Order: sequence, then structure tokens, then C-alpha cells
Amino acid sequence: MSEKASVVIDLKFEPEDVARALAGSFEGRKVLLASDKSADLSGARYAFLWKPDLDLFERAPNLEVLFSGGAGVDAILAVPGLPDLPIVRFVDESLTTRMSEWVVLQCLSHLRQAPAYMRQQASRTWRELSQPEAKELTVGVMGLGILGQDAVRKLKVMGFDVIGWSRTAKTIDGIETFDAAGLDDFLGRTDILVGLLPLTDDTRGIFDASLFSRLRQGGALGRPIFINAGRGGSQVEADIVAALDKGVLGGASLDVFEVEPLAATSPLWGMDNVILTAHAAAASDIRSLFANAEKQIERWEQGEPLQHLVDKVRGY
Ligand code: NDP
Ligand code: OXD
Repeated sequence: MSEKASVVIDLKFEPEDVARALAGSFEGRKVLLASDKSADLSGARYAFLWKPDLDLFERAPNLEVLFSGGAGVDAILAVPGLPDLPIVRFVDESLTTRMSEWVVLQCLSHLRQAPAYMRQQASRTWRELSQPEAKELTVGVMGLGILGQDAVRKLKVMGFDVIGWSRTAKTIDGIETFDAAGLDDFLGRTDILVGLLPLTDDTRGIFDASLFSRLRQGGALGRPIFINAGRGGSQVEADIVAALDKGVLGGASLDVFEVEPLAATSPLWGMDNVILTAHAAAASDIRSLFANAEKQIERWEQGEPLQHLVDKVRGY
């Protein structure tokens, strides 16, 4: 039996996690690690990338398909000298589910004033805070792709009024949607804004002072809340801090940052009503990543079209 085409791994995950996930994956294929600088990668046809080493493509000149280690591909598309090969994005039910859990958790945390209760607990203060119902608030989700569409459905189940915004028009049962041209109408209705956008030339810095000033003021929480788990490059952190200071925003939950890890000096760490997580809303499960890719490799080798392909012109 002829040996199947080999695979090279250039994922910036813990090596022991990658090794564990590789056990039982890619049967019959040679698996090469880009971190082994003495390895001959010339036979590799498939590469798994997150933030790839710059020499990868010189060392592996015979690649046919690139697999992203995450759902977002901005870091891969930014690699200088990226060869013009198909890029398959990571689309995974477990990742999607975990992202929706994070989004619902953040919306409920602000609805039920979790940060204020944490402060009260720290000072042993017994005080009942107002408790509006979810249906009194409109959650506006920017980005209605794989993650956004799952999140809007689950937010709806929790009782929120939910609306969504995306580049192209969408029809989603029970959710009012807006396309790019409807941004102002969408923002004017939104009490809790959720960002689930990819980072592209069009979305870089989109969450800025001007956008925050167009959110609805005076809703059931008084002031709007900003939640972002897309990419930190889409937010202007100085504008978030200023908007919180001035009361244009009443709170925020951020999982992604302009520079990660977030600097210890960032004022965001110490702000009331701000919840920070460490780019951990929905991590890629490496075993699922390999299992999904094995299916795509089989399709590729059978001459069938690849799924979840990145559109390099759109940038996502
Ligand atoms: P998709 O590609 O499935 O969806 C992207 C959505 O964003 C689409 O609805 C798209 O519109 C919309 N969009 C893109 N550009 C624009 C624009 N300029 N204006 C308006 N809408 C726009 O991506 P996913 O849902 O799978 O993932 C979204 C992002 O989440 C990833 O790119 C990644 O950055 C981030 N992510 C973060 C994780 C974390 O742990 N924090 C984990 C996983 C992903 P349209 O439908 O019209 O094309
Ligand atoms: C991703 C991420 O894009 O982890 O999957 O951010």
C-alpha cells in the first residue's frame, strides 16, 4: 500500500496536548512537526497553522491545503509570503457551543448585575439591586456567521429581544436582522452589543467611540453594555475606557484584546462593571481539529470540494 501524503503541524498549542491529540489521528500518514527545525518538510501536502513560523513555506514547498487551527484566520492571512493555497477554517460544534455559552453568560451577568454583586460581596454589603427581565433588553449581535447565528438563537431562548447585523442580509427565524447599510438603525435599538466579527480591513477598529455613541441610552440597564469575543483588533480600547468613564457605556465583557496578553498596566483590569477573560471564550479542541481536517483531506483526495474555505478577498 502506498504511503498517504504527509501532514505538518505548526500550531502554537502545548506540545503535550498536540501529541495527545495526534494519538489515533492521521492513520497511515507521516506527521511532521514544524518545531523540529531539522525535519525535512518537503513531502508535506497539508499544514496546520495558527501563527506559523515565517520559514514554514520555504521548508514545505509542496503544500496543497492549509488548515487553520482556529475559526479566525486573520493571523494566517497576515503572514508575509503566504502561498496561494486553499485555507480551510476550523468550524466545530463544540467550539460554537462554548462560544454561545460565553456570550449568554456575559449577557446574563450584566442583566443580573454580577459585577456589582461581586463588589458588594467583597465589602459584605447586603443590598438588593434592580432586576429587569431579559425581554426588556435588546441584544444586538454583530456578525451572523457560524458563531453569531448560534448565539442569537440561544440568547432568544433566554428571553432576550435579539437582533443581528452582518455584511449581507440574513433571514433567521424570530430574529430581526440588518445588513451593512442598516448599522445605525441596528445600533439605535441595541442595549447589549455583542461582537462576533472576524478581523478584516473593514472591521479593524469598528468598535470605537463613534459606534458606542450610537447605541441606545436609557434602556432597562440605563446604559449600554459592550461584549466582544471576535478579535481585539476590532476594538479601540482607549475608546472603551473613555466610554466607560463617561458613562456612554455602562459595562463591558472582553475576551479579546488589541495586544494579547493584555498588559498589566491596562486600565481595563481595574474598572467597575468590566469582565475580562483571557481569549478563552471558545478554544479549539485539537482532537476535533484533526478529525475535521481528516474528513476534508479525504474529500480533497477524492476530488470533492473542500468545505469551510476562507475567501481571501473578503478576509474571512
Ligand atoms: P464566520 O465567517 O462564520 O462569520 C463572520 C460573520 O461576520 C458573518 O456573518 C459576516 O457577514 C460578518 N462580517 C464579516 N465582515 C463584516 C463586515 N465588514 N460587516 C458586517 N459583517 C461582517 O465566522 P465565525 O462566526 O465562525 O467566527 C467569527 C470570529 O470569531 C472569528 O473570525 C474569530 O475572530 C472569532 N473567534 C473567537 C474565539 C474566541 O475564543 N474568542 C473563538 C473562535 C472564533 P456575512 O454573513 O454577510 O458574510
Ligand atoms: C479562534 C480563536 O479563532 O480561538 O478559533 O480565537
